Amino acid sequence: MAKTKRKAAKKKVIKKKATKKTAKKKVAKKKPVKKVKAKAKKKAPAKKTTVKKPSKKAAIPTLDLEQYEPQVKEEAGLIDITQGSTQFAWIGAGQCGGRLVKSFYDLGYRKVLAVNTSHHDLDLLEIPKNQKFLMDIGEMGAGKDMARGKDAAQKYQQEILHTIRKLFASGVKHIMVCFGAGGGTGSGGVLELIETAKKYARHNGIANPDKSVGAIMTLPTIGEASSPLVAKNAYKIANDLGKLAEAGKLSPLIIIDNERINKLYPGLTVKSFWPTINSTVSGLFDIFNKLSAQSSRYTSFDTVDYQSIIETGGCAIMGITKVKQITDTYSISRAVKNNLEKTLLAGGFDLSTAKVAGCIVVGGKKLMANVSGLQDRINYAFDVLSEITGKATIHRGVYEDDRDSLRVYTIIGGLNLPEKRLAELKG
Ligand SMILES: Nc1nc2c(ncn2[C@@H]2O[C@H](COP(=O)(O)OP(=O)(O)OP(=O)(O)O)[C@@H](O)[C@H]2O)c(=O)[nH]1
Ligand SMILES: [Mg+2]
Repeated sequence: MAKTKRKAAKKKVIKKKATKKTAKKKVAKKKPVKKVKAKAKKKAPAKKTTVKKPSKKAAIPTLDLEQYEPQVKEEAGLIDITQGSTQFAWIGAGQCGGRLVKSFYDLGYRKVLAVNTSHHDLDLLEIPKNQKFLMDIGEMGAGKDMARGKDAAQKYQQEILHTIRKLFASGVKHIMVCFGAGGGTGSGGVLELIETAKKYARHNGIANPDKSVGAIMTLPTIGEASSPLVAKNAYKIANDLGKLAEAGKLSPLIIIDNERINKLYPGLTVKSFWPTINSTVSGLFDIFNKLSAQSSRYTSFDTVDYQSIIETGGCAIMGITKVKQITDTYSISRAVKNNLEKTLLAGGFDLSTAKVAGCIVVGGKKLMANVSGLQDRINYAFDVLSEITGKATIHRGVYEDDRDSLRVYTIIGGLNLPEKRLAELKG
């Protein structure tokens, strides 16, 4: 009896916590069921005493402690519906940033917040309303003026911090700030937002926020960068963030090269252009988080391996290639090279500056059991990556699944800025 009573009380606390205002409304709406009214009234005082912890001291030792638990759960804020090794939270600034975090949201990463100076952009974004934050500066956007973006993020810094504390709550291990270099809101506001994310991290007990806050930045296409203001903005913020990352104060910096994608996916429709790019970016990112959550009967690329890469500072790149001719001696090592050259991420990195890397080979069960010499080829591919990356520590992974193909995944961290690519922006 006492148990069921407690359970009922717990449920009520959860409901009440979820949305205080709506909970009140719901209680009010339930009133028409008159027969239950008397009972509900009886229970109500008990609920009040447990939530507010008032004077009823005698009830505290058991009841309050038990009911404290569900409240903690509730304070975990938004709950992801995806299971990776690392709990991420996402802040998207400007239109690009907002759309990038939406693509993570669509994958099940629910701890996202989009901030913008334009409510039009926010209105178009299909994520819950309470996960959009308007930095109202009285204009529709920052009009590619980085100073406006910076002022906006400074002005609303406290409110944004408050919002992410409430939304993200606890349990977050890594925060990524996403934006497009070239515009005003994202490029101007990103440094401030990184600081805000670090404050949140510190408050949340993350020991070293410098290692736990990273950024995803897109570079403008050549067409866009033919506008001197866009090119100047992009060059400036890419350098600022690059320096921060190289100094280990931002980890990792992931650079998406929209120009490369433009070339990799020719003929996309206007409608599918950004969504295709964004879902490819989020999908690629997600794979490493998921892989590192799984164990392998061969060689596991585990959580610690993954986190050592994303926490090492500098820039990070990722790539996937499906190996076409498995019987070819060099096919897997070629796939590794391909990952480094033909990714949608920016090129021009000096791979010898890498600090830590991961290389994971995933093959179908049948291939793993039947293809002779496959182990040698896999080992050779690991060696090739080791050579290319100089002194980088390589974390290996060999997994099997139910598909009938072989894929190679690489992630490399601690890289210096791709100076050559950035120089192109300078013109
Ligand atoms: N990958 C990707 N890049 C985008 C997307 N949208 C915009 N970009 C890039 O981001 C750059 C900056 O554009 P916005 O995000 O619109 O700029 P903003 O931060 O909103 O700044 P203002 O509009 O000036 O206030 C553009 O030049 C594009 O190269 C997107 O959905 N995905
Ligand atoms: Mg905009």
